Amino acid sequence: STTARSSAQPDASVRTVDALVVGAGFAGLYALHVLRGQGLDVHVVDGASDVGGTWFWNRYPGARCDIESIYYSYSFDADLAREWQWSEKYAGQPEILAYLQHVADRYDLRRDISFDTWVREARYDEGDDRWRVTTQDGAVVSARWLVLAVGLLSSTNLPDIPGRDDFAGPVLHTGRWPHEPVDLSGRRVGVIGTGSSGIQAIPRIAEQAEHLTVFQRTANFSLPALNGAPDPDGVRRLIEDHAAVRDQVRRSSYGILLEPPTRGALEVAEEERLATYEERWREGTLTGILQAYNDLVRNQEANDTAADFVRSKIAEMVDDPQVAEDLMPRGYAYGTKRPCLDTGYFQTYNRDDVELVNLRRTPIERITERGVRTSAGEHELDVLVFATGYDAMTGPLLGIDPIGREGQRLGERWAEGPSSYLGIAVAGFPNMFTITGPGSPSALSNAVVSIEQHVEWLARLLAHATETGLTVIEADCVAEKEWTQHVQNVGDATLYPQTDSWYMGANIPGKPRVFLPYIGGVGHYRALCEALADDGYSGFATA
Ligand code: N01
Repeated sequence: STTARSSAQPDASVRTVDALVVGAGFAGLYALHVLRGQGLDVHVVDGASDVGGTWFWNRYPGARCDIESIYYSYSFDADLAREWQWSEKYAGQPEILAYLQHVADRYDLRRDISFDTWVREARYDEGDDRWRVTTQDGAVVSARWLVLAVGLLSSTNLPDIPGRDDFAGPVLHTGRWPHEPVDLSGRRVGVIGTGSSGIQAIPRIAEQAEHLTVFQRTANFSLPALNGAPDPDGVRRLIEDHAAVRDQVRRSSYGILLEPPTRGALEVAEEERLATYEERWREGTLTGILQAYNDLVRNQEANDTAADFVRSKIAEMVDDPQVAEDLMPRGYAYGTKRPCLDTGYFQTYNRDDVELVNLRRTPIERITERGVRTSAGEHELDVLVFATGYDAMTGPLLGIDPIGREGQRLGERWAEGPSSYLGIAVAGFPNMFTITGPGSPSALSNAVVSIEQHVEWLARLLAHATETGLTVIEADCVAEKEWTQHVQNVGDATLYPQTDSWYMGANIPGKPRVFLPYIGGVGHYRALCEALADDGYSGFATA
């Protein structure tokens, strides 16, 4: 038993630390910096060969953030924010990766990170209240605290399409893009998937490839990014008034600067509404239209006004009426699948060398040695790209599948869907913390803002544990149940649960249908977490 093992002689080959952090992306790097800063012995492991997380893996052409870089970056150090200059409003992947590498060097983080190190097993030892983590190379780390900073969208989804392994040419997934540049010139390329990744990659691939075929199952809403230089006013304010701007961001609904809408879409005349949408369309932001009115994610009729507007824009941008029609999203509310920002996406379909295949009309039958066969015939390809997304939020955690009290696996515990306390702790899995886990604002926010909030809140909790000599911190079952219900209730007041999206786990066959993120708002959630901390961490059982 675990108890027997722990009462044996300490094993010299086992490395003992206070905290083991899994993941060296935005979350893991910051967790290391903060926890080490308060005197804990911290070690980080990551399966990648360098820091960066999402921004290490996503090297596909066109990969960039779609939240303004000046806000999609750390806020904890005003000097860092002043000194690092983003070259674009929405920085590309190489620049974001360079930023995270700079952060790793600037705060001397690398010396406590083991790269190329995947976790094989994480098991809670009830004998000594520590996590025993075995990595792929067989090394064992014993940690009081296990911090899972594994990301939301890091477990790739390669759909099980018949014949998938028969294709003779290179098969690429956007989330595992090769490090060496992929030369697509003179190649016939197929892309399956039109989510954020596909929508970013398709225009860039079209520029390089001899011919591009896009296989679209569900059309997506996308707004023009209008990328360019960072907003000079925003940059100036961040330099001159750093603390105040960051505070505003932290107290906001989504972790971005936004004037919250005060009126509903149906409260204003159509002419005014259209003028507002038109103005917002020219803003080049993810939330411009969705946050024009306060009822767009709650009221279908209101939502239709925004969806109709975006569809009318697609009709204007795409020359062929049938292609335009196929590209118009229908059957789900705008915003309830994550909206996209693009650079020339819809216009790409006006090229002679780009073909759209509407899989609703002609579904894929199988992948063959030579290409993709739909019900209408075979499309011959040299390269096949899967832009098919991720097993979101729970996938990365269940990839580790920690073993908690009484040998229970997280996968068993979450068989009906994830439950958690505040999206950061799970009953039965003491001393384990999920940074931006399911049940926290995470995916419905600027992830960097949510990461900093979770890490700082956890740091305060662990400082409290050090001061008071706690060795066990565990979510209380009742508190967890109430929180999980609250997350669903708040979600149910919106249109999100009606849509088949990764927010609902609907993109993965057999995954329980649960609204994964918490939509109560970043600022509200932060205040609630702070109040619980002030109150001596109610909802946690400690020993
Ligand atoms: O993945 P997705 P993604 N046959 O799940 C299709 C973030 N992100 O990698 O909608 C055919 O959104 C699927 O079709 P359907 C962002 O949060 C951000 O694009 O399921 N098609 C869909 O079209 C984003 O939301 C940025 O019918 C299949 C596509 O593949 C999240 O990551 C950039 C299929 C998957 O879309 C995930 O985005 C990139 C099948 N069997 C990503 N299976 C930024 O801009 C799936 N599809 C910051």
